Amino acid sequence: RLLEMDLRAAVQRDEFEAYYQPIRDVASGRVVAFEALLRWNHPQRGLIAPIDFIPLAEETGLIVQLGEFVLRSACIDAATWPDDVDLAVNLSPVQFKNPNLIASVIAALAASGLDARRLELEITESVLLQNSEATLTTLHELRAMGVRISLDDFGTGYSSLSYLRSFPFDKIKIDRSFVSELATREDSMAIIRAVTSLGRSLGIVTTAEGVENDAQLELLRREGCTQAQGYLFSKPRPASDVAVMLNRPR
Ligand code: G
Ligand code: G
Ligand code: MN
Ligand code: NA
Repeated sequence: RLLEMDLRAAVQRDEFEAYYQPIRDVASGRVVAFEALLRWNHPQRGLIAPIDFIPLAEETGLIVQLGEFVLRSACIDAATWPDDVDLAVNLSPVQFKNPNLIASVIAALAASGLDARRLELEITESVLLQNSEATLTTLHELRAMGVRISLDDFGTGYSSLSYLRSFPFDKIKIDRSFVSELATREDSMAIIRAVTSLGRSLGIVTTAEGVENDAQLELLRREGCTQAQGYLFSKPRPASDVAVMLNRPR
């Protein structure tokens, strides 16, 4: 079992690393962004996935330090990529409660020289659920800097539609549970169709997550979904593999 003590020591010892998963434009096939996904290189247990330590990091508040680390290192990595390739970083609701969030985004951009317009921050509905006045102010401040805001895991929480009205999101990321059942369940197909159409009407980019095969990609193309991400293109890989992922035809 992982303990707060282990996590705290790991932060001190620098055992964390950002991995990257490509996001492709569906129409052109071009890689338009990478999503940074945190990994823990544990000296005994090997690579640990976020699901096994993010909840503890959130409970203990260590997610603030981890989040700053991801932002800082991912911006430094992204500054070396071609100018037309963006960076997406996940933000925990706990980071939103921290008054230093804006300052840490500014610091990460300044230290890396990354243009704010190349940074997308992914938040889930739970961010909007809590402390909404202060949260909206923060989101608008980030937007004013040029940073884009994505609504992650769309469709899995509640009252998603009211959140779309509370803040003008730049992107909706359709949860992979809808994509995985695309070919086998008509209701999933209908939901994807509705969300991509909603995105078009509102001028919001739609990204389908968890795309694993050509049949799914073809259906997404037919529905006019803007972007796709998933194992079909690549699993998340270390920064040193970004060039390879960029040069693959798909
Ligand atoms: O590959 P995957 O197992 O990498 O990621 C699982 C989940 O963990 C993602 O859906 C994402 O929400 C979360 N996650 C991954 N990296 C980060 C991160 O840097 N910060 C936060 N807050 N969550 C992350
Ligand atoms: O931020 P978010 O919750 O969306 O993180 C994406 C998660 O989804 C990561 O854990 C990542 O490893 C995982 N993932 C990415 N692509 C695929 C895929 O094609 N299939 C499945 N099952 N999981 C994926
Ligand atoms: Mn995400
Ligand atoms: Na997601």
